[in-house]
Amino acid sequence: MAFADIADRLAAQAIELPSWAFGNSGTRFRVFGTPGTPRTVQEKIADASRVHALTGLAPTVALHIPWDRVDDYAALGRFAADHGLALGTVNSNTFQDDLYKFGSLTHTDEAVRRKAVDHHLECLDIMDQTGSRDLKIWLADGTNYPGQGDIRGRQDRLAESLRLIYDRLGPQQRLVLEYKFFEPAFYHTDVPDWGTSYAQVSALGDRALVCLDTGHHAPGTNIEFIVAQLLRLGKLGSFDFNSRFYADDDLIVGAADPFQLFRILYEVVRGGGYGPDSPVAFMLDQCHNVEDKIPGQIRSVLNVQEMTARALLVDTTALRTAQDEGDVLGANAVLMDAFYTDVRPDLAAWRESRGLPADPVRAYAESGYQRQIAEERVGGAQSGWGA
Ligand code: AOS
Ligand code: ZN
Ligand code: ZN
Repeated sequence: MAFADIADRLAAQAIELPSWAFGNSGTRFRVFGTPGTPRTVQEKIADASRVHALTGLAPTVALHIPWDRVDDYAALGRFAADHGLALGTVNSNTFQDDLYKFGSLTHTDEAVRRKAVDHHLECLDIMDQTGSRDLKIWLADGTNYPGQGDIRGRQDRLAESLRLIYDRLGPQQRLVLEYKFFEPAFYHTDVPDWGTSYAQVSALGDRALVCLDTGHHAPGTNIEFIVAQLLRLGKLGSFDFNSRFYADDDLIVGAADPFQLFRILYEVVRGGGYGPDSPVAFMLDQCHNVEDKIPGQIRSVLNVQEMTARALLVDTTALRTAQDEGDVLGANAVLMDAFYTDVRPDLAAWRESRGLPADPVRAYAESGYQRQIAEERVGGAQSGWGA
């Protein structure tokens, strides 16, 4: 398989950027400010538009409510369109309110659950105005100590709350439920793994799907297996791409373990999760604590593109033959040949042929945009994570 054989398939790639990647963030120890950080959602969108203009890979931006709350979402959509972008997934937030200290959609108090459900209904109202397809739900719900909560009861209440949200979805809208095995709860979380997310969304209906955040697994987890299984079940709705060394690090995708990213993308392609007709949304879920944010996002989408190209380069006929013949080393070699193919020169030429810069990171550095925003913007906003 040569690069020319896969070039057309690369044209369809779209990776959604998270608005919060452009805000300041950090750890519980320190939030570092970066000169030029956006002060408004409009400035985040303007920054995201630089990523898309230089890579052609990122036509949509995900919003987070309330971090990106505005009075007029239709106007925000027009603002995005003027910048060559569309508004994408809406992310809810039930994790920064004292009310939710002991849970949101799972809370024992009906009034608290109602408030959490209503927040999600507000997100759906916003989606009606922005034309967004996906409501992404990640919950901080869980407990810190054995016995603190009734695990089973919480699961039942979660199902009831999700039903109320799901029933309000418009015909073109979807609900994606993200799982995470720990943090901020440390003993148990209410949606800890793909199986729980799968069980909950399966009970809801066809437009409820699983969101897989690559940073939300225990070390050593075979994530590509989960990808294969969810695709097989028709329940993989979206990815939150990032990379991790230790916990939910939210570092640049492909930075920690490019080979894992390749293996994941190979299973995505293998399972029909890539291409214009695929229901699988590619998104980034990252923060840039110490590096500049716009080039950090550019590097991220390029990393996904590079590994997608390598995954598409796998000689599937040779692989299948080797697998069927029990040729262990031969099969492994076919996969590794694709992984070790340096696609960067071909991608640079492919970009130029499409009117894009061969080296988007360099083009950004030479554009002067970073200097301009550093001068113009004073008092950049936190992403919300460091708040
Ligand atoms: C939290 O750990 C999750 O990764 C969330 O997906 C995400 O960062 C959040 O939804 C942003 O609002
Ligand atoms: Zn995530
Ligand atoms: Zn996360």
